[in-house]
Amino acid sequence: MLGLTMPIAIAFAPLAAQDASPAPTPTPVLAAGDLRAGTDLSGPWHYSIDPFRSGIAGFHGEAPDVGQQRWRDIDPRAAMASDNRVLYEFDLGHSPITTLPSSWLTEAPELRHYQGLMWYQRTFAAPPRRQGRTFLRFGAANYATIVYLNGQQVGRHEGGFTPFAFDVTKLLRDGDNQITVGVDSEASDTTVPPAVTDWENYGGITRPIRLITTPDTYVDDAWVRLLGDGRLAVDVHLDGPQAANRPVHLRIAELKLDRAGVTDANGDWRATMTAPRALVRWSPDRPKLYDVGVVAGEDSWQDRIGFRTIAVRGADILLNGKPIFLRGISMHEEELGVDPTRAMTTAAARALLGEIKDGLHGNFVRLAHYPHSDVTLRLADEMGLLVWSEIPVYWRVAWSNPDTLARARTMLAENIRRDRNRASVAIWSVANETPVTDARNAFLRTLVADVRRLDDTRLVSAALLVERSKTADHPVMTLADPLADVLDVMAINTYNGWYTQDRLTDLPTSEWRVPANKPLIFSELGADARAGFHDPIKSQKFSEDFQADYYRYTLQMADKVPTLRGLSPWILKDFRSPRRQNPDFQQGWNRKGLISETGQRKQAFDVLATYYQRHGG
Ligand code: GCB
Repeated sequence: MLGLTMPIAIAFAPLAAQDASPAPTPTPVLAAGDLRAGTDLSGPWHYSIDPFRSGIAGFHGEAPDVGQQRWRDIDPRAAMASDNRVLYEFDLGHSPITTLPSSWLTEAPELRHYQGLMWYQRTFAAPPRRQGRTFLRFGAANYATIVYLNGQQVGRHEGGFTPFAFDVTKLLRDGDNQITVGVDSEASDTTVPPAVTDWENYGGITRPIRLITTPDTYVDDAWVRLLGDGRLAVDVHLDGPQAANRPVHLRIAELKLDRAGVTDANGDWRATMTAPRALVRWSPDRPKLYDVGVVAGEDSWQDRIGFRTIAVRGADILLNGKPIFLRGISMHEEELGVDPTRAMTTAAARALLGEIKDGLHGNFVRLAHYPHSDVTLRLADEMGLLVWSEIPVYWRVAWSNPDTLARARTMLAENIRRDRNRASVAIWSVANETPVTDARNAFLRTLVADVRRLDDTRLVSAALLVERSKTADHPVMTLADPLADVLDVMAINTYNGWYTQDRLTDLPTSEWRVPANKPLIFSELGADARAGFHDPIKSQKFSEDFQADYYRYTLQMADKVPTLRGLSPWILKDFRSPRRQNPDFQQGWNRKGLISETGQRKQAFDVLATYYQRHGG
């Protein structure tokens, strides 16, 4: 793991209580960095594997030999030709070429199952007439990344799904520049997520890499939102030599709003104001977005923002003060096609979200199990889909390891700071299917507290496990998880009838014992079906008929849960998962999609679409 993660050789004492230290702040944040003008470094890059991580350390653990230092600003071929004492055991400039962003898994057959360190390199011309500061921003790289520019280390980052940026102003040179990036995809017991999951670990640089130029003092973070009491609030953070005591303006031209302020000694400005009467609230029915600007000296920060409130009252979820039922579905970040590579273009995201919005009559999507591309979030804003956003605290996490907690907190903070201007995001989720222990409770309570400190305008949830009573003559599921106390929305994944022996016809008799004072979402329910496999008589598992029946009976069961306020069944599209190896039906794919990997709708798609139409869609 690039030497970025620590092996758990020693046993840590369980964290007894929640960690009350402040949530980490990524530096720089470069909020809405995807919209800033810049130079796109996507496109052709050389790549070369390094399974023994020789570019990171020598075989006794010492600094790597010169002959292994992939980032060196040299031409190995020319250097060796001119001096027979020189030895390089790499030559990235003459290595094969791939197109980024993309996972390496699909680049060559021998890389299909490669998990480890990959080096990438390219050269680029420095942006002309550079002034101010230049940042190198990665949309995401999975999982641990080390970056060099012109032979100098720029920085490191851990976490496969959130953006990160480095100030490279001083390292850039006029003319040609060489960038070298090492990305290590290997997961361990202490990474987030850990090694065992149910999805493909797409190693590589999976989102755009851009050079972004700003003035010396610039708007690093800005958060503009509607408060529960109907006022607008703005938080701005400037970074740079003139960040303190600096005049700033918040502008929403369409609403004729221009509010002036001055930053404090830390470069922060916070204000609240009456919302203009003309403000149209964002909703799935009318996903109105505004061009919002923050101007500070020479810098002009821009975003497209919708304004709405989201709250709970008893068991109801209120959007703009009105109860709403979340008609949703879950999805992974994986584009349609026979060989997806997790390169989420706007067209690829639109094809998936369009199936939810128009095909299923949905108003909600669970972006599982990690932060998805900013492309998807922006499209959810534009198309009118509420979003459940989560971090990959999934299954078997090293709850007692402080480094693992630090990783999860950083990811959560990076995710929230990236997306808290997205009207679509309604729920931040901190975990998926994690068994209750003291150490786990302390870990997750820390994350819940972080969410509340970073964004008090949205709901907090987690997909929880339930206990099943063995004695009753009908299925009885009890939610006894103490974490429910600190969540706004409780969420449960249910697979009765698929992973259990229950007859589908018995599902509607199920009893759900859940706290009555909070909304409940079935954050998953599902059954595999191979598209095109029909078995109308016996309705065996993996047939479209079984999956459709499973949905019919599970939805009947859902109708009987009085506090149920939403569904995000598992899952929109069949997705790659190495744990799914039934040769007749799965072939390395989790087949719980309502559409196949190429977009073919299965019978159950219509069952859910019809159900959602009846529920107002
Ligand atoms: C779950 C997990 C999800 C799996 C799914 C399944 O409960 O949250 O990641 O893919 O079940 O298909 O078993």
